Amino acid sequence: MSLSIESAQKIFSGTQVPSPIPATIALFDQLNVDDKLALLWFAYTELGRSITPAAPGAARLQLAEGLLNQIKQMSNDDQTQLMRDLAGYVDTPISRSYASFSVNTKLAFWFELGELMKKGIVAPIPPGYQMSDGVKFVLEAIQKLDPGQQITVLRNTVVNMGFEPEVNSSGYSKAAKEPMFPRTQPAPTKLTVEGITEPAVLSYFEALNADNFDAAIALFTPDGAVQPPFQKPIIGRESIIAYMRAEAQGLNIMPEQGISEALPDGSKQLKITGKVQTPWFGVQVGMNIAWRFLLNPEGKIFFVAIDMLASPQELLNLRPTK
Ligand code: 45D
Repeated sequence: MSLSIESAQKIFSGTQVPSPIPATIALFDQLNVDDKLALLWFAYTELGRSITPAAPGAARLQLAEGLLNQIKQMSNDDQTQLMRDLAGYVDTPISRSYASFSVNTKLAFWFELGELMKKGIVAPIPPGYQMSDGVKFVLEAIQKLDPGQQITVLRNTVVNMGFEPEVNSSGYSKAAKEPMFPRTQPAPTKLTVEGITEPAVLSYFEALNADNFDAAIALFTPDGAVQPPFQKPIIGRESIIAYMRAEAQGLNIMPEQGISEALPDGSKQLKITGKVQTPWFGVQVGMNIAWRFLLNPEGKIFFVAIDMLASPQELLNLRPTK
C-alpha cells in the first residue's frame, strides 16, 4: 500500500482541538481598513515590546531600505494612505513590492515602520483616535489567546498584506538571498523526547536546531511533505528545503513527549508535543506545538504536520479524548 498525503493529513485527527486562531483572524477580516490598522497597532504595542531588537537585523532591513526611504520622504497623509493600501490589499506599486518580500522581510519592514511611527517620522495613529466597538471586540478576542497564538495572528495578518499579482504558491525562493537569522540563544543539543525513539524524528529535531536543512531533508522520502500551521502541505524535497530556509531559521525546537503507533502496513504514526521559540521573540514566547509524523516502513518521513495547539493543556492530550 502506498501512502497518500490525504490520508496522512488525517492522522491523530481524533486528538485535535479546533484552534481559535482562524476564528480570530476571521473577526479581524471583517473590520474596515482603518480599524484593522488601529487594532494591529494596539495589539502590537503590547506584543512588540517582547521582540528581540536584533531579530529584524540591519542586513535584513537593507532589502526593504529603498521602500522605507521612499516612505520617509512622504507627507503624513501619503504615509497613512500607503498603510491603508497595504492593509486593504490595494493594487499599487508599493503594495506589489511589499508582497514580493519574504515573510521575515515583511515583518522587519513593519517593525521599522513601527519604530519610525514612535519617532514621529511616519504618521502615527491619530492622537485622539477612539476605538470602535469592532476594534474593542477583536482586541478582547486577541487578549484571550496565549502569547504564541497572539504572535501567530500578528504574523499572519502581516504576511497577507500588500498586493500579489498572481498567486505564487512556491514563493519561498524570495528568502534565498537573505541573511541567516541570528540565534538569540543556543539551541538545545541533546534531545530526549519521552516516548519517542525513532531515529528519523529525533534527527529531524536536531537538524532544525542546527539550521541544517540539508540534513533535515535527507530524512524525508522524495515525495514527502511538510504541512505548516494553517497551510497546505509543501510537497517534495526541493520545495521543502526552500520553505525551511525561508521560515525555519533560528527556531528553537523543544519537543517534550510523544506517542508512536505502528500501522498494519509497517508504517508508523507519531504525535509529539512541545514548545517552539522563534528568533523574533526568543525565550519570551514559547509556542505550544504538536508534530504529527507519518513514517514509511523504512523509517523515512513521508509527512509531518505542524499544528499550533489550542491551549497549553493540549500539550498532554496525546490520545483521543473520545
Ligand atoms: O503600525 O518543525 C502592524 C516550521 C500594523 C518548520 C505593525 C515550524 C500597524 C517545521 C502590522 C501591526 C517553520 C513549519 C505596525 C516547525 C502598525 C517545523 C507592526 C514552525 C507597526 C516547528 C507589526 C514554526 C509587527 C513556527 C512589527 C510555528 C509585527 C514559527 C511583528 C512561528 C510580528 C513563528 C512578529 C511566529 C511575529 C513568528 C515578528 C509565529 C512573529 C511571529
